[in-house]
Amino acid sequence: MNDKPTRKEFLKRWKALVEEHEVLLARPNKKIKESFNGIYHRYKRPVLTAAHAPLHWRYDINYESNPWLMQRIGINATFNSGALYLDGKVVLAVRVEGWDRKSFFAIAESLNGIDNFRFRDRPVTLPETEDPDINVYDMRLVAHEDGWIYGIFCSERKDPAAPKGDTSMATASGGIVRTKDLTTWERLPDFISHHGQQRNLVLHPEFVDGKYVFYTRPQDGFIEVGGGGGIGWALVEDITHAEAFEEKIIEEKIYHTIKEVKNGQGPAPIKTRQGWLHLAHGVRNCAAGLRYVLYLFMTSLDDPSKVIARPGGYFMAPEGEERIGDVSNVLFSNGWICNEKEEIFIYYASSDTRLHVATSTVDQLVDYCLHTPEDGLRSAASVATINALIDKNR
Ligand code: M1P
Repeated sequence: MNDKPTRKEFLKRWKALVEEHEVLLARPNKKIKESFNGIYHRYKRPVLTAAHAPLHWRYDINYESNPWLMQRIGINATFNSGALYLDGKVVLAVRVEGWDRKSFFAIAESLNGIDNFRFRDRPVTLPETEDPDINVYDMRLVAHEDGWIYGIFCSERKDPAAPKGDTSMATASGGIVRTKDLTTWERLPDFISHHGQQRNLVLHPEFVDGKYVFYTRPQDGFIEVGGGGGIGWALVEDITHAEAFEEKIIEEKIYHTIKEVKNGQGPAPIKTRQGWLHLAHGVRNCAAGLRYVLYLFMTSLDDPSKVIARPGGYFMAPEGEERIGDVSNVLFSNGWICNEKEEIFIYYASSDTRLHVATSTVDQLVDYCLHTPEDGLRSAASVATINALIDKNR
């Protein structure tokens, strides 16, 4: 039988844990220069992993009550994060998932946006509605021109229509909170859609015709979008009672493309001189299951519901270790920022497990959108596009 550790051993182990954790948090990140595709840079290390979660969220650091220094609470993953550039800092609203499968949000900050992300002392205390959320995830942070910072997220609850004994049927709806300081949050009523469940709900940062605009993703069921789907556009009069009477699909899912099964708006779009730059995810099915990739498109400044550029194919797909995790073969992003130098930092998660950064610039991403050929939707069209490039290069 193992003897109970002594107080001295307890303290020694705690000291080692603190030191190791600090080494992890302070570890510098570096661009991967070798595989640069001219569009964006990937980085050597994830910016956040489960191991980055503060030790005092996980350990009872009291020798009397925890002599073995056991982890009392476990963190399983840190991924899909909202992002904001605030007072010269990158602020992330991270989806943190515990060993108990519940997700919650926690704010992490970094000065350079590529390493040294540190979680604030406590996770976000998110107010509930009268119908409490069972699980919350994928917050989009939006600094709206009305002066509030909004957090738009998915609120998951057990489906009240589930037959007895069915413990997995769920519903997804759009949760809305707002804040001025990212510390105190006001919960607003959930988004009301007349077109089914909602995940990937995103707020546009500006008013359009004096109204709030939401990018929606109407879906028939919890996982399947069914007959609905696509990225929708909905005008809302009053955000304190957000109700969408109409959802116009502006960016459809299409047969035999990277967005054949479903798609969804990522973060709120970035305004550029040439149009609004959008980051989205597309999902297709294959024998290995669903494959999630990221893609870009642009909409018009005059009418942001009108798509003006649709570069074909994916912009980023899982590579190397990104392919493997709790839900493998997934890249997902709900956060990016643009700083005063027009550098863009894309926060993307791999396989629902860890969070990474990729960097680019407004000029590069606009060039990518405006000059990447559209998907011709047939093999012969793809060959014709390659031949056109070969001819141009001769
Ligand atoms: O597991 C992959 C992703 O699945 C969902 O996204 P979507 O609704 O587009 O299918 C979300 O649960 C997301 O968090 C997750 O990363």
